[in-house]
Amino acid sequence: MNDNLTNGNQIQIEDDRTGIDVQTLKRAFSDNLFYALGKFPEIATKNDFYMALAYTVRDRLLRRWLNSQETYLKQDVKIVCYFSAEYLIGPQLGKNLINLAIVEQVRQAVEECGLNLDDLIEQEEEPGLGNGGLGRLAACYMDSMATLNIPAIGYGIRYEFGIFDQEICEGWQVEITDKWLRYGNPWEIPRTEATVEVGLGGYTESFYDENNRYRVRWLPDRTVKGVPYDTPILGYKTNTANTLRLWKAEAPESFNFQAFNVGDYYGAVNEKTYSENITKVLYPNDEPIQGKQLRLEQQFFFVSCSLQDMIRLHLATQENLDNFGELFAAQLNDTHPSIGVAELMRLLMDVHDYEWEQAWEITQKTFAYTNHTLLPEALEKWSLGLFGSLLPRHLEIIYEINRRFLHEIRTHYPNDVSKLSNFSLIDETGEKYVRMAHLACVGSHAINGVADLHTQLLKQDVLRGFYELFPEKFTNKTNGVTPRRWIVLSNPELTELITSKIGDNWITHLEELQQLEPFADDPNFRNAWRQMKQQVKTRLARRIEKRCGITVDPNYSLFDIHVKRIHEYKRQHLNVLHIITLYNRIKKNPNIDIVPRTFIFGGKAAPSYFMAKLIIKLINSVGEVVNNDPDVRGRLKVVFIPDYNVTNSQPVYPAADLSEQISTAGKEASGTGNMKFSLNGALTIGTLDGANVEIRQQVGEENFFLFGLKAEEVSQMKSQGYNPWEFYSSNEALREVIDQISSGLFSPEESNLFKPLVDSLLYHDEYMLLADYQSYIDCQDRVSEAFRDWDNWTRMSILNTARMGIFSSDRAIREYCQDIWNVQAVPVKLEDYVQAKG
Ligand code: OAK
Repeated sequence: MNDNLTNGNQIQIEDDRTGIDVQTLKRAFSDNLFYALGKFPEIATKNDFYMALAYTVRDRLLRRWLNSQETYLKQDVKIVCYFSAEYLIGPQLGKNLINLAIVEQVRQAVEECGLNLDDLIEQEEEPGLGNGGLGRLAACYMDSMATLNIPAIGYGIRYEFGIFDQEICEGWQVEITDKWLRYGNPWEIPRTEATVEVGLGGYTESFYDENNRYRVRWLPDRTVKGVPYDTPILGYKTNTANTLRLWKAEAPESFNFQAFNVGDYYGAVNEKTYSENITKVLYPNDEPIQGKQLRLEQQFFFVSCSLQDMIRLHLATQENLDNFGELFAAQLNDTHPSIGVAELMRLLMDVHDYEWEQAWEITQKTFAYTNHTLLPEALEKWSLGLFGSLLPRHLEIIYEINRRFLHEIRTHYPNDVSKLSNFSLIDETGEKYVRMAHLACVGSHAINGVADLHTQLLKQDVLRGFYELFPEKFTNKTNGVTPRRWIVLSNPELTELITSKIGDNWITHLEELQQLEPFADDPNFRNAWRQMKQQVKTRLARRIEKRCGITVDPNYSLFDIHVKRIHEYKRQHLNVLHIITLYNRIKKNPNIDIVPRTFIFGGKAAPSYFMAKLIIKLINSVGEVVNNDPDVRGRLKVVFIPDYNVTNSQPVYPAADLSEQISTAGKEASGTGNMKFSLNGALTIGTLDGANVEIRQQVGEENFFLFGLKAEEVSQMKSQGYNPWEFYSSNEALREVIDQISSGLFSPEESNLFKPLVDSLLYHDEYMLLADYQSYIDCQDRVSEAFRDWDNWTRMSILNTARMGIFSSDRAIREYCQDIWNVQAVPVKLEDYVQAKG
């Protein structure tokens, strides 16, 4: 025991597991190396040091974590349960140091041990338990809920293999299994005592109970155990530490032993493998998932585990489940967890004896649904055959929900039978399917989109009928990102510069960035800003050199960055058309005065998405030609950063001069990378899509490079019969670019390589690249001209940061709390551990 600290009226005793002075941290670090890792410094690997430091930091989270849980339990507070099949929480060490406010002490402590903190932070392998936007949003929201002292549990799946690691071989994406658990995960604690059982398959039967009431029971033909693994999510400089509870599937022991006893060893092992497969691997986005039984098993598994867990927690302090919806707000992160509607109904009726009406009231009160996509192919549906064989009781419940719902529809639209098939939870137009979005809509009290435009399009189009029926359920909740990770952790240089002018309150009150506005006209501040930008660009340039072996110029070249999942609607290939256009201008006139640009790409393509993989190959092939052409003289560089994930993205956002947000209008629900860039002072070139619309409103149209068709123009042009060939044949520069790609200029070894891409553009062009080409090129020319005026560019950059405060995830979470969850903040008191022990 050492320092005695006062906390309110309480005396706290700091010990080796809680103390935060340099000497205590050093001692704790050595202790953990010795006792938790079984190493002493002379034989420790870098990973051992990382683990020892992670345990040292985790110790310092624990009191807050336990105090938070105890506070929630004792006070009957309403808890947000975020249901998400994906969480992309990123590396934890750096973030936890910031939130505990112990970065400098820890830096010194490890330095005194002859180590470098940044090296240790880099050692961490992130849990890639998500694909992209939706999973990262869940992580930002967990951070904000903890920071705002909102009681919350994040429920999800502990995939053994997360999103694949990406390597680039000869320009192609190669997928490598993500073995994130191979060296252990110091941040999680398994809670085997809270294990639950989940049934699958089998059949149902009806019976009369002792009160002669008609009942149904489900007799599954197999069961799987769900074991929770908990990770603390600490808020920024607060005592609240919420829980991310991820479920791992295990085989039930009883079954194993039975088979083992009768000598069927391999049968037992098979069964075990089968059960454990449920949480083996994350499904990549953009793959057709219909018919993938394992995916439906995953969804049901984690939702059932989570609802059972909530019921257990509830009944620990409450007599019955009557007020379940008053004490829990369950948010469905897209439709992946929407089977929860039927599962909660089943648990309430079949297990806890509720009648339909009351169960339905509780269910609707509990759930709310967020939609994250407008792409029709991403709307989930499950064939009745598959659904019924895996979840026979849930199918019955869904039929009954549908029967009652369609009855309402008939009353509401007495003379319109077509409404019945439009609204039905069952798609009967061909093979029969359960429509998960419809289930989510009827089973929830609130439905929201994730940007103004997106919500508008949901109301007009994808969920139009539901909007007409219950307009009061619909709200918009524009996404946000956490400034702790996306500014403080990723961009220490910017953090320092902002704080030197306006103090550090902006970290939790991001709207205060507004106070930077007057400095946009201060030449000294502009200089400092420009220097800061140069510094972070240099940092990225070094990484690129190391990672890709490509030298780029951080001083004079405009960093033009396009990072996100690779998808045709996100139009990375439109960017490529621009690169080739510039290349052609140089080839025609090698002495042309051109603004030097470094085009930086990053992102993964779904393994079976052929066109997306071909786009990656195209980027690298064009890079190969452009980067090595002596006429170019280094004025254009093309870089593809491999294995884009949270860790690798952190140095990227700060270094951008220009952020590419160029999706076809009406396709991107919101985007969140767009926010990270602009917050870090990048200017955006973008379409009026997703949250771009609101970003432009905020930063001012003169500080945003707008191009392209609007969403309604896209639909109009399509309905009038869009013909891409007309654009191709009437635009000489465009024709040249397309002809070069198809003639094999960038694929000399295989001239037809990019034919599928070219054909798709010329004869189909679903995402309207050719229609937007000229507008994009003109806009890029305006970007280049603007970049020549460094002083004004810097001014625009400062104004972008200053006006982006509204895109904090704290703002978004406050809106969810007020408008959807009806949840209040609950401050947590830091109790002394010795006292807490009693
Ligand atoms: C993934 C699978 C199914 C449905 C949606 C997604 C998804 O990742 N959507 C993305 O969600 C982000 C967070 O709301 C948005 O910013 C992206 O625009 C959207 O594509």
